[in-house]
Amino acid sequence: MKAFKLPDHFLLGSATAATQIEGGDKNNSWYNWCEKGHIKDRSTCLRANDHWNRYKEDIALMEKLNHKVYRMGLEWSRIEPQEGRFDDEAIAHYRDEITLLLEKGIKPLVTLHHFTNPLWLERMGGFEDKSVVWYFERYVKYVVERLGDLVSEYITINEPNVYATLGYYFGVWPPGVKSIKRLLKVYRNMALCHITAYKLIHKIRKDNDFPGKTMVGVANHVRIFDPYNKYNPLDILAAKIMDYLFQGSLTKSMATGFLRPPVGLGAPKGGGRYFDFIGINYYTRDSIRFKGFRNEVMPGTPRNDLNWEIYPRGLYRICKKYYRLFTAPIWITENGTCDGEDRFRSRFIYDHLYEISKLCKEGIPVERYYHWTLMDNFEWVEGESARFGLYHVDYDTQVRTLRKSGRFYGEICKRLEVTDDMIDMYLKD
Ligand code: IFM
Repeated sequence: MKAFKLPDHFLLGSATAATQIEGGDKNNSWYNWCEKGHIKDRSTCLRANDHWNRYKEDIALMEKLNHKVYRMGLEWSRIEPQEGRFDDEAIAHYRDEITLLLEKGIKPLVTLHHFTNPLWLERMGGFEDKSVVWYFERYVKYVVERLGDLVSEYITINEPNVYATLGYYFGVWPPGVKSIKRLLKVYRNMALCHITAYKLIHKIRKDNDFPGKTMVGVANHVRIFDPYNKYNPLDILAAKIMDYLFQGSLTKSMATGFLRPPVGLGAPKGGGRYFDFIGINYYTRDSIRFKGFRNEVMPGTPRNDLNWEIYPRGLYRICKKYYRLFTAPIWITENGTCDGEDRFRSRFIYDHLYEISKLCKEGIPVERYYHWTLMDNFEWVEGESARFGLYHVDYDTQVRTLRKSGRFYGEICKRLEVTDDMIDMYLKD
């Protein structure tokens, strides 16, 4: 392990999502999913981290780790609890939270949609029905008119491919559908929602002369798909097809407005450049076999608690590839690992940031890193048992305790480097 530095202008912080931390909301699609007994450890997002009431305490946790940036989500079902009825108190709450972040010198990046829908929208068909484009536009308008003076940076949709495939192809997330036809409708509508929101956010911020540079993008969940056997042409082909279907076609459709099959055809909302940064959520690599079109984990590779391969070089490869495709600043909008015992998180952070330092040296403009995640939280169907946090959370008492890896990360946020002393202190047994 070698010491390394990140560029002076590099910004580090962490990322969270509203439903995973706030607690207390019974009006969203995931609450229902929990109630139906789909969560492995029977926990529910109704509890989560009680962040809705404890946001001041949690912002202090970020401050302690020297965060310069923070990616946070808004809960649509709180802001628009019934169709067309907006809750001014909910948006005022988010304004208070954002104001406090700014006072502490932490710049917010706001996610408008992160996997959950208000129940009224879900009942109307959610992202499967094309009316969602109109509903999403109205919600985004309400939010940006009220927060746009404080917030200049937005993620329209988090990981649209994950939302769509788990909910509409594998059927393990709400609404529990297994249909390619319905999956493709969701892909298309998500692309149209993003493009509509992209234009609208720019327009509202410009018309109102709101301060700061408007930056809008998608948090793309990008995986490495490698052939299981790199000498087998069929495995190579299968890996390429998987890559295109899971991420390639959708990402390009959303970024350019030109829908690629199977997402769609043509440019129903007009062609353009619908991103100001390339948002990348990176976690792992899949090894693909043509036989059965299966994704597997390469034998003998390091894994996290969820059996995801730990493959830091993948981040380097993805950034190179996406920069070549889109040529824009890169923000790592999520990267982190599930490690309940905190055995390998520090090394994970080191290895991934090391890859970023190499990219920066090569002139690839990776500008930000948002660690997933600040504190253990409700990890969707894995529930409370999967722990990704820089802080450990005791859910019964809601006590947050800094992990050693969190301390390490906090030092990196402050110093923008990993020194030999830090390697000795945090990375050696
Ligand atoms: O917890 C999720 C997050 O909501 C989206 N990206 C992946 C994370 C870890 O699974």
